[in-house]
Amino acid sequence: MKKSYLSILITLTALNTAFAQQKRPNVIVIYADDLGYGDVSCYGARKIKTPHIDQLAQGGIRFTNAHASSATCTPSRFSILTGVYAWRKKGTGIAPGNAALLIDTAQITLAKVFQQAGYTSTAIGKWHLGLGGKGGPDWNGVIKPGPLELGFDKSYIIPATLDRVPTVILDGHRVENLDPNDPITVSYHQKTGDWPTGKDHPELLTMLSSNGHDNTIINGIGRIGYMTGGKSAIWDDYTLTEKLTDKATHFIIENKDKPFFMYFASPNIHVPRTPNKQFAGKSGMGPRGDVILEFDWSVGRIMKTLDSLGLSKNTIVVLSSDNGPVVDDGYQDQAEEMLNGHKPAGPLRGGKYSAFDGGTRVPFIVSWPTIVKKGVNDALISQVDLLSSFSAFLSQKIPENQAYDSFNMINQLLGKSIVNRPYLVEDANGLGIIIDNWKYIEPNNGSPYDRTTKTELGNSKEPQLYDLSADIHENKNLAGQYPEKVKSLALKLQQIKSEHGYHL
Ligand code: NG6
Ligand code: CA
Repeated sequence: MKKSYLSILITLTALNTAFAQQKRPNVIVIYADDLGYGDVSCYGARKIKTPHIDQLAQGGIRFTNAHASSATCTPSRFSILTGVYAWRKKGTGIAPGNAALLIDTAQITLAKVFQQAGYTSTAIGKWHLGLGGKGGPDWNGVIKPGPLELGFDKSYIIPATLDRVPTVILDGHRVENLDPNDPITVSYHQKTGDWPTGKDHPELLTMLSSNGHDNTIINGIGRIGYMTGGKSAIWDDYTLTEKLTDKATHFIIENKDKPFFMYFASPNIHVPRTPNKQFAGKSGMGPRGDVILEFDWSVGRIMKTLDSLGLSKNTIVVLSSDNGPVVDDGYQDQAEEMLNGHKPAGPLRGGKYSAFDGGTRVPFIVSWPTIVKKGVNDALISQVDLLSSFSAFLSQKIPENQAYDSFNMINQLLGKSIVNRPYLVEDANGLGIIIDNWKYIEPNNGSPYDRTTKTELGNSKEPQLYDLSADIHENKNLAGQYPEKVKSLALKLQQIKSEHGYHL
């Protein structure tokens, strides 16, 4: 039978689409928790070796001036997924484990960009963006909205942090391995049920708290928040990374023939630091160093999986961290005693929680073997830019008036440009703005130093101005010397704030 012109056209179009689909690279975002600028050897760490991360950097681009959007987790994650600065939205600070979903499901997200472009997407690991509608999640029922309503086809997540209840894994809409006869109860206000707390029963703890973390004891570790029930669903802290990494490798294997997007949010290296026995004691730096090794191993497993399937050349891997490092974040785990001269923030001042660069400037590596030109890129970029950059890369449209803080930096990400972002906003207690080498931190009432985490927070009632090109450690406040500079940066920050609103 003679084929009609139309049917030939349809066949050709289908072939074309198949070709385009096949050509499209997979994208994996590996997002560490609290990994500092100086915590990996390719960023200068000498006391610890991270060979897999280094290998990624050697075959790709290592950014030296890339930033998380905030100096803590929830707001950084909000921004990387929505392309909007979290400080514009009320209630996007560090979320309790039973918070309602913080992202509006009508919103474009990084995952939706990939989904719309025909990718299969998954979120694996730490979520910490709330779950469920207004009343928060129903742990014993269908937990939604969550990642599946935000553009992820699959999800396998821990709801909040390692140190927050409930300490269970969610597979899609439900708690994995939950026994309906042993329902979960969670409260962040008062004790629920009769499970012992760290406060009342410190003798039951295998890891002592140095600050807080004295609510319900799970697996010998005091957590933030109270819970009971769900015994069969509770994760094992020491094998959790392995479990999540397995899930990630399975996802890659299952989707090897079609383009996929994986948001792999490792719970490492956040507290409580509970390395697998394979890594315990191996770094010589205590559990904090050991979980850096564990994170590196996890990266290696993902890379090896790609290699074994012949996918490495057609996969873009972006590796970064949600905020800067902290040494003592509330448990007595010898992190400080065993630092042995290691500098988690490298040359930067401050760390997690801080308005100094240690709070947000983080490792950021992009690898796409044979396509990106290997090397170091000093361009000023932000994680908030991933959404617009990948939208442009995949020719996807961003709806009007959404993801407005995200800039298209795809040329920088692929090593074709070293041009700085026009400006970059840093969010800690107050806001800071960087334009080229100048950084301004707006005056705020926060305390300059946090005694519990021993962090220089960078807060001051006076305006601060630093020349990052000459003073990367932000030692010398030049505000008095350059009042005009202060004025122009403060004005720009004010404009950015008022353009789409702010809520600090
Ligand atoms: C703090 C916790 C800290 C950590 C942080 C969130 C205490 C004393 N400190 O309130 O341990 O959980 O919140 O970290 O409870 S983040 O990386 O998820 O932002
Ligand atoms: Ca974090």
